[in-house]
Amino acid sequence: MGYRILTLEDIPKFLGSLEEMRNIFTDFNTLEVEEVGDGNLNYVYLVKNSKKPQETVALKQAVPYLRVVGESWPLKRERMTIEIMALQKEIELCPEHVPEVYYGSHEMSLVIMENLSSHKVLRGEIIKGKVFPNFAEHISTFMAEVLFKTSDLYLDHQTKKEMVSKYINYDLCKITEDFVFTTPYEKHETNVYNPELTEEDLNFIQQDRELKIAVAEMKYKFMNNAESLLHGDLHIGSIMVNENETYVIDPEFAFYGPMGFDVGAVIGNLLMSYFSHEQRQKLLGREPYVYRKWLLETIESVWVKFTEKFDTLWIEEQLSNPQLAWDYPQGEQHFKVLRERFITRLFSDTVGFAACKMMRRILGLAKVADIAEIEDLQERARIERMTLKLGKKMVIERDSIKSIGEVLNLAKELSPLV
Ligand code: SR1
Ligand code: MG
Repeated sequence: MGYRILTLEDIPKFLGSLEEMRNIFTDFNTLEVEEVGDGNLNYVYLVKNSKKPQETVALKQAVPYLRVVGESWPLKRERMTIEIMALQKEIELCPEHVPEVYYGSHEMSLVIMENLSSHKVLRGEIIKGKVFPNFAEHISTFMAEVLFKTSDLYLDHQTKKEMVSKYINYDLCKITEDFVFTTPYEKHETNVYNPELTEEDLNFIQQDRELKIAVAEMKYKFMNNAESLLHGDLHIGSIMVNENETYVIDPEFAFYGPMGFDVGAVIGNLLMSYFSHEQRQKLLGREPYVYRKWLLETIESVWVKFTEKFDTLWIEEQLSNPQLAWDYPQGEQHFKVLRERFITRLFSDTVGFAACKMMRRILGLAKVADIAEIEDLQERARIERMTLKLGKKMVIERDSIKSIGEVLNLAKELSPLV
C-alpha cells in the first residue's frame, strides 16, 4: 500500500481493510469520523461506531508539509516513524501514562491508537481553570521513567548508542532549533508579535548581549547532549488528563537530547499559565489567588517528585547492578555526591530550557493559547512582558538559581500571588 493522504470519507474503508481493527470495530458501515487536530503539524481524526460508541479509535496521519503553514513548507512525513517508535518505547517504560497503540504504518505515516475520550488536553483545561491534583505525580513518573531508563545510567553502552542513532530526527529537531532557539531572538520574518509590544520590548530580548549568548549556549546543548530519549515537545498541549489519569501524547519531536529540555517544557509552560491566570481568573469571575497557588505548587511538585523518582531509580539500578567504581568504604557517600551534582546540573538545564520555551512563545511563530488568546491586547502585552522578563533572568542566571523555590519567587516578584 503506497502513501496517500486520507480524507474523512476514506477512513472507514481504510480501517475496514486492517486486520487489527477487527478486534475493535464490529461494523465498519456505521463509523463516524470527525477531524479534531488543531496541532501545527498533522491531521488527527476520531472514529466512532455510531451504534456502539465504546468502539472508537484516534487516527493521526502526517502529511508531507507543515500543516500550520501549508504545502509551501515541505516537511518529511517520516516524522511519523519516529512518533510510532517513541510511543512504543514510552509504552514499554511507562504504560500507565501513554495511550495504547493499535496499529502503526510507516508507509502510510499514520498511527491508530486509543481514543482518550474521557480525557481532555491539559492546556485547554488549565485555561478553564481546572485543577488536576494528580498531575505532578503522574508527569514526574513519566519523565523519571523514560529519561532515566533511556540514558547511559541504565542502558548498556551499545544499546544506548543504537537508540541514539535510531531516533535521529533531523527535520523536527531543525524546527526546534529554529523556532525555540533562533528566530524568536532575531528580527525574523516568521515571528509574530502582539502589536502592543514595543520595539523596546523586542530589543530587550533580541539585542541583549548576555541573553543572546545564553540562548546560543542552550541551543548548542540541545544539539549536542544526547542524554536520553526525549519527548521533545512536552508542553501542556501534549498531555491529556482527567481527574484520575494523565496521558502523554504526540512524541513526533522525540530524539536523543538533554533531559532538562523535557522537564523545562513542563515547567516553562506552567509558569506561562501562572502569568496568564492573573488575567484569566478575573475573566472567570474568580479571585486569582487559589488557582495560581495551585499552579505554583504543581510546578514545585513536578520538580521535587521528578528528582526523587529519578534518584530512586538510580539507587535501585546501582543495587541491582552494582558498579565496581563505588565498591570501597566511602563509595556509597561518593555515589551520593555524584547524584546530587547530576541533579544540580540538570536543574540548571531545566531552568535554561524552560526560559527558552517561554520566550519563544511570546516572540516566535508558535504561541500558547493561555496568553495569545487574551483579547485585551494591552493586558496580553503586560503578561507577555512578565514572561519575557522571567525567561531572560532564568536563562542568564540558570547556574546561580539554586532551587525551584527561587524560580517561583522570581515569578511572584513579577506577578505577586495575591
Ligand atoms: C512551526 S511548528 C511550531 C511548534 O509546534 C510544535 O508543537 C512545536 O512546539 C513546534 O516548535
Ligand atoms: Mg504536538
